[in-house]
Amino acid sequence: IAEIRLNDRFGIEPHLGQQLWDWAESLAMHSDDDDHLTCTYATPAHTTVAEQLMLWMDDCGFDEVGRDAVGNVVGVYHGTAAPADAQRLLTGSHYDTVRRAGRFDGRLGIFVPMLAVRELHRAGRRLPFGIEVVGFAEEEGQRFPATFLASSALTGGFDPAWLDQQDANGVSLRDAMRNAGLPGKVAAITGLTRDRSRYLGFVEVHIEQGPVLDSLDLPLGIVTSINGSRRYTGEIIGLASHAGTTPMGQRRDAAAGVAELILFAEQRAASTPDVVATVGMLEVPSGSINVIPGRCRFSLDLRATTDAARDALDVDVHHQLDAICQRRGLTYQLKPTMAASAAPSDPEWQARWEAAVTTLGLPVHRLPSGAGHDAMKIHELLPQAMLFVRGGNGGISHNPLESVTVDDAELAVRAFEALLARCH
Ligand code: HGY
Ligand code: MN
Ligand code: MN
Ligand code: MN
Repeated sequence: IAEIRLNDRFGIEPHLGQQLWDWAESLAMHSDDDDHLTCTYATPAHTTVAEQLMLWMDDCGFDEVGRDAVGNVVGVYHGTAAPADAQRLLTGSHYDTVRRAGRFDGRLGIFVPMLAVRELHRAGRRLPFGIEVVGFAEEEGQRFPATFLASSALTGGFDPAWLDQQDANGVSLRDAMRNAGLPGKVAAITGLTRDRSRYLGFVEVHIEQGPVLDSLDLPLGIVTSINGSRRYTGEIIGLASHAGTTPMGQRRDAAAGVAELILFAEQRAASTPDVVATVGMLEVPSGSINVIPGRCRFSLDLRATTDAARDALDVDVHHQLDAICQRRGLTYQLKPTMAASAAPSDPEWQARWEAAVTTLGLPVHRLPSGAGHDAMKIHELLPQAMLFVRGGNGGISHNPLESVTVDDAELAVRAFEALLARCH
């Protein structure tokens, strides 16, 4: 399928895919510095990203466009019924990114429904239900530890204590929000909780961020479940001492302790199916070349397709950490920063995606999501299911090499349009 260009196979020019590609490219050009991309509240440049999304939503013909108290960009396209009592399909994805990111993680899932609305608007069509597209803020948890921070506001799960979380420079979330022109007040945030009776469900389109679809030569895949995860920030404490004079058997080397933990986590996860473990951040604060590390900070990201497997991994990693510190005369602190349960797709919405993909003449391939998504947070409020889009370069993601073809982007929009036709 990858070889057959869309217009050979379907006789269609991928103009929607091209528009999506151009938007993604244009937003990426905004990224004059890493930080403003990763955090919704960082700099006016990032507000530009939110404002740019709002401008494009206006151009697409949304009836309501705005930025809410946690920085979500929300566009609503009304249906035929009076807005007051109409039901809505909720959809969208996040617009913040990790550092050194690609340009499709999150954003693709905002652009796809925006283009479907643009096509409806241009055709002067209204569906029996409204379409609410959300560009979620703060999904990645790069600047502040809380992840799914902004999608949590829709489910009523926003923890007011998060407002006091500080970034690496000691700026609180509350102040960062206010610097970005947001109220930074709990009342304004708790008011964002959605009434589940007003919604048909939630769907999210996202790049796969993995190698499966690329290896199968498939443009689209249906997500069966989103892995559950637990995240920690930790620090092992030993004793800083002279690198030249301290005998090897008398050291309390904090970095060596973390190194042992990393290799244990890697081996434990590699030997268990559908389980992954990652230490993505590692630092010897004020380290020196000739000083044995007295402290070593690290992060932990543990994931599995079921909560039971996730928690079994968690227990084993804790046990190993205790054993390492016992043996090496070290102590540790481990702070949980996030726990998300595995989120199985709603069967009805999964079936709608399967019917939509079949309509395009494509095979249905089902796969779990190793990555977390806003859908796993909205899962607490509404039935949800996701559609994955093939990533090029072996599906690499959280890396500037992240890529999607114009043709696959076009197919994603057309699958979304086919899904809309099955919602009523
Ligand atoms: O970490 C994740 O799985 C997602 O990119 N937030
Ligand atoms: Mn991501
Ligand atoms: Mn993402
Ligand atoms: Mn996500």
